[in-house]
Amino acid sequence: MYLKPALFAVATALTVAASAAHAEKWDMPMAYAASNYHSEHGVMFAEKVKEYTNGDLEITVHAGGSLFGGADIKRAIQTGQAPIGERIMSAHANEEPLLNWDNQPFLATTYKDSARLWDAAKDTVNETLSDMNLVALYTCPWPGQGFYFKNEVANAEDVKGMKLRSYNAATATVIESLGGTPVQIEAAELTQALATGVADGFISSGSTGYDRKVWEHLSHYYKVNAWLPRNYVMVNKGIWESLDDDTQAALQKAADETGASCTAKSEELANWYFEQLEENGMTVTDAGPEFLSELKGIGDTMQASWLQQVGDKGQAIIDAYQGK
Ligand code: PCA
Repeated sequence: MYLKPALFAVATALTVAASAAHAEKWDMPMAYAASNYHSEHGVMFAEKVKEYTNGDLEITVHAGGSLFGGADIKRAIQTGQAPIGERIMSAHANEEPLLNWDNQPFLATTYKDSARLWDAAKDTVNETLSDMNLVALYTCPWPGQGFYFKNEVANAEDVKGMKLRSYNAATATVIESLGGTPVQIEAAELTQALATGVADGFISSGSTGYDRKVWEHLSHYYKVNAWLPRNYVMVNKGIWESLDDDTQAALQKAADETGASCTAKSEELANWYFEQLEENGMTVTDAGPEFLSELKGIGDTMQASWLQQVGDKGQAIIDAYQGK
């Protein structure tokens, strides 16, 4: 059909308006603080998706567990209540023990090793997620995990009897092994738990202590870098499979770029978080040798019991990671 230039411009404008009006809209629940780099990268991902799909898919991020609490995000996506969302992967290990791959104490304690471990685990993890009706688009590590307390701690004896906040099965096991009592609490509820005495301390990175301003209640951070757990952005598998090839490719491109940027940001911020804790009056030091060697013993036991639970699949991840 021939259109005069003026009419052609109108027709084009109408097409664009029509496609924007029919843009698919997805809500994306995320579990952690809006100002945290994980959540900021969720927003970056949404912007990239909009760009790469030419506006056909618009994702709205809901950070801080505001749309679904952290503990409910996976189920919401599995059931399609939300098409996409983000959560710490190892929180699902009570359902699928394989997902504890990145919470083995002292297995991978640097960003470089964390990346190698993810490379070794990726295919098996993706198969496991697929069985759970989920597709992972990108992952992003937290900085190394250490301990927050109200006082000096030199060994497990000092931890005995403390109520410590856990965020998954692995942290609960570490706390129990140290003679403490684990209390499972979302990061979003952490400040309140510390203020009301529900928890006396917790295991986490400098990042979450900074987000939650825990210097108001706690005084000591012990660096351990015991592991670097990953958050991941997941899509409902049925919804993913219903997307055409171009849209899938656009989402994956956005995801690959966002995952790389988020990982770099995590590494860049790791020490900055410690500096912020110190500036706000906390004592930030390496864990002492006695505590460290007790933690290593706990880590060995945890890894042996994980391998017993997950069998060959777990051993294959560790062998590939160790270059065997
Ligand atoms: N922060 C999250 C998980 C790991 C981390 O560093 C939290 O404490 O909930």
